[in-house]
This record gives sequence, C-alpha cells and structure tokens, in this order.
Amino acid sequence: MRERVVIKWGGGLITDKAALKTVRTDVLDNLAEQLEACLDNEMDVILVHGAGSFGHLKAKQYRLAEGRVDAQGIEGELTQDEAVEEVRQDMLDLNEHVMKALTKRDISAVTLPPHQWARNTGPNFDGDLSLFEGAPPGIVLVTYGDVVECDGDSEFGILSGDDLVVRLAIELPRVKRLVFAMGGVDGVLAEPPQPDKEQNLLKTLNKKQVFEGDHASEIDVTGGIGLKVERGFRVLDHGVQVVLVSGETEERVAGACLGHPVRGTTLVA
Ligand code: IP8
Repeated sequence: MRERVVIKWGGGLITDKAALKTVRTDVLDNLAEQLEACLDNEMDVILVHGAGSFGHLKAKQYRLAEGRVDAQGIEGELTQDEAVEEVRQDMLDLNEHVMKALTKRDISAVTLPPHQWARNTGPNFDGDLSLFEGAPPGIVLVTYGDVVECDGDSEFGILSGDDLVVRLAIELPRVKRLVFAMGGVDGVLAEPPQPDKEQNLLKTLNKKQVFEGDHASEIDVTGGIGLKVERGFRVLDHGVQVVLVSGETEERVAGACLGHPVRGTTLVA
C-alpha cells in the first residue's frame, strides 16, 4: 500500500521574506526535484506551502491576522477588505510559481486554495479534507497558508500552512510522516543562528526540552519555528513521524520524506 507524506515548504524558504513578492526560483526548482524523488519511490505527496513575502508583509500592515479592526487602526492606502483580496491574489501568484516548478518536472499537481474550502483559523479550522483523499496515486495535492473567512466578529483571519498540515497529517489515511522544509536553519537549534558560528542543532527534540526559536515577529504574522514544533507534537501524538530539515540542500527533504537519516530535527515522544 502506498504511503503518504505531508510536506511543508516554508515561506521563508521559497521566498525572500524581506522583499515583497520575491520568489526563490532556484530553491523551488530544487525542492520540486526532491518531491519527484518521493513520487519515484511510490510515496504520495500532499504539499503545503507558506506565504513568505507574498503574504506576511501585507497581512501584517493591514492586521489581517486580527480579523476586522477599526479602520482608524490601519495605516495604508487599502481598506482591510481590499487587503484581503490582494493577499489572496498574491498567494495565488506564489502558488503559480510553485505549480510551475512542479510542471517543469512533469509532476501532475492540483491546487486547493484554502479561501475556497476552509473557514476559521488554528489547527481546528473547518474544511472538508476529503477533497485531498480522492486524487489518484501520484497526483500531488497542493494547498497553502491563506486568508480565510471566519465566524463571528473577526470575519476573516490567517490560516497558516502550519495549521493546515496538522489536520492533513492526522486525518488523511496512510500518512507516514510530516516534513517541514525550512530556510536558513538545519532544524531546531538550541540557540538562534549566528554568523560564523556552527549551528547548535537539536537532532531530536521532545516536548520537555526548552528551545529558542528564531522568530522574526515584526514580519511573521503566524508563528515561526515555535509554531511548527508545537503543531509537530500534535501530529506526533497521532503516530505520524515529524522531521524538520533545511530545504536549501540537494537531498535532505527527499531523504527525510523517505525515512532516511538526514541532518535535521526529529520530534520524539
Ligand atoms: O506562512 C501564512 O501562512 P504561513 C499565510 O504558512 C498568509 O504561516 C497569507 C500570511
């Protein structure tokens, strides 16, 4: 029976996070090649990608993660409603780059944009995941962090890719592992990365260990590495392996997906 892997391509990996709407095409091409290696090894893939500079900068400026706020609290030319539409479109644009990288390698993939099928935020968001189950073997289903409608006064909010992967990894059948591919780090570090100093990588991490994430709170409206680890432990509790690796090498993402020992952080119970 074919196994499944859920892969999250971090927004900070596939985009230049500090420069508005700038994609890292070479990184995407490399990640697509590694994804193909999974398919070649009879592993089905659910791909979730983050937003990076296609989502976080504008979402932060227009306070979209907070839902509807008073117009006086917004600094910018757009209304919040216009910003919601723009960020959704920017995410569709980023997704197009992702799909292009997959298509270049003849990988068949279908995107399901969350604003069309999901509501509410956090790991218990609402949305029918059966859409992800129906694809024939070898077809990659793709989704991503997005602005979604929310119940109540907030009206809208940011559904992070890190929340999408939780339900996808736990609820879909045959999911063997969840792999977070990240930019700038080899996994979870014992201390924030510093130039000219070797990263102090935690090869395994259990819930009790204390760690510090390198969370650029001024530009990231969701959660940085701390959120990935917290969400990862929820998934691990359901018997799905969770590995965090650098997405900037030639083989670690594919290796982690296929269960090979690679440099990175494996969550342990
Ligand atoms: O980068 C955030 O998704 P994430 C989505 O997976 C937006 O946390 C639109 C900021």
